[in-house]
Order: sequence, then structure tokens, then C-alpha cells
Amino acid sequence: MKRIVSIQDISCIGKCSETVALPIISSMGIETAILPTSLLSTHTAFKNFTFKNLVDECKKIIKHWKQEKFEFDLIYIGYTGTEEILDLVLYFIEQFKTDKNLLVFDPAMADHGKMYSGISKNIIEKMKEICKKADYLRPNLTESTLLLGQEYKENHTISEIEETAINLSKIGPKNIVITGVEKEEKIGALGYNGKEFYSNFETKYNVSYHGTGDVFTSTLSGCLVQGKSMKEAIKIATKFTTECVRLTYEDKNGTKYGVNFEEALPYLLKLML
Ligand code: PXL
Repeated sequence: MKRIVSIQDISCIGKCSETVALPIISSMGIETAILPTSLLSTHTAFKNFTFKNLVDECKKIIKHWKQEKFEFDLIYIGYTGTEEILDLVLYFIEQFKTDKNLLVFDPAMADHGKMYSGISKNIIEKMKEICKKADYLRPNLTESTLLLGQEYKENHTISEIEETAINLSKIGPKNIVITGVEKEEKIGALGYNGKEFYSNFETKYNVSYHGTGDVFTSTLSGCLVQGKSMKEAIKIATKFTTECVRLTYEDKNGTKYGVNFEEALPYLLKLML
């Protein structure tokens, strides 16, 4: 069985980060280890959320894992939040990244042109250090412009996104997958492997839910570790994420703080066949 380690926060309520990565990746038949770098009462879109930095505990966990000689087929790094946590992640990479395993990095820090609450732009330079080591960099459009030091704009053409992907690859990651890309009333993702572009677009619902990036990156990581190509992985991740959004959108009593990925899991397993 393949093993992924997911390194991000636990937001106790809010359906993002570890509470999404763990069930999705496990359901794909992959062992899922977690390194929770912080503990929040909810994700940061709620008011008055609590935040506990777990860096000291994570250092002890890393030491133990090294003693046990654990290895990971894929290292998935999501929301970090602080420079100290980014330093911890860089240390983890030094300890566990090899030529054989994959590093997927979601530079989670912003969306729709705005930084997430509580995050400072100071973390961008450290994020670029991780980008250099990534096999897959998976930003949304806002994060792409922050990493490139550009101004965010709402509307874009596909050739502008392709140029953005080329520019991001110059920071150092081998492959780029940009999410939230819109084309002719549809929404999806665009990938670049240094030579070719791959994209897939699905129905766009006029809503925005938290955690869709985490659903997408968990699925992408699961596909990649199971040996699927970037093209196949993008297709499955966009289809599954869209199904989660559709189910949430159509549920009149649904929550507003995350997507209904739970009831879409059987669909994901069909996509994986
Ligand atoms: O889904 C990204 C994410 C992860 N973790 C925390 C967040 C967010 C987005 O707001 O607040 C704590």
C-alpha cells in the first residue's frame, strides 16, 4: 500500500486541511499519515477562532519517525500559516524527501485576491523555498500572483494563465497545477509540466466554499501516488471537486463552511477505476 503524509493544520470544524485530506486519501486505498502543524477551533473564515502552534510536538514526532525509518511515497504540504511552521516543513523535507518520492505543495494563503485572516505576506519568501523543492506546486490564481509578486486581477485568458504557469515553473517546481481557472462559463485547473499544458473544465456554480482547494489537492495527490498521469489526475480532481460543490450547492440545509465531500466519495472511487 502506498503511504502519503499530509502536513497541515487540524481545523476542528470547517472541513479543510487534515479533516478533508485524511478521509479522501484513505478512501482512495492509500495509507494516510498526518503531521498536524497547528490546531484551530475552526478554519480562519470564522470569527474568534483559536490557534495552537504544534511545532514543538511536530519536532518530536519527526525525530521518532526518523528513528523508526518511516518513508513516504508522497509528501503533501498544505496550509502552514506562519514562518515558524514553514521552517518546520523545510526541516521535514530535508529529513524525508528523496529522489523517489513526490512532494506536492499547496501554498495555501489566499483566495479571491485576499490573504486568509491572520496570515502575513512575510511568509511568501519562505513559501518560495518550498516551491523550489516541489514536484507539484498547486496554487490558486491569487496565490500564483502573490508568489510572482504580481497584482491580482479577476478576469484572465487561458494564455495569461499559461504564462503564469511558465513563470511559476521558473521559481523551481517541476510541475504546476493552477486551480480556479475559468474558461467559457466553466471552471477547472490548468497544469504545466515544463513542456505541455493540460487542463480540464467543469460546470461552474456561482458560489465559493472553503476547502475546495484541499479536496482538489488531496485527490490530485492520491491520483499521482497511484501512478496516474498529471492529465488524468487533473481530470479526476476537477470532476470530484465539482461534484462536491454541486452536492453542497443543491442541499438547501447544507453547511456554508465546507463542501459535502463525504457523499461524493463513491463517485471518486468510480473515477479512479
Ligand atoms: O482550506 C484552506 C485553509 C486551511 N486551513 C485553514 C484555513 C484555510 C482557509 O481559510 O483557514 C486554517
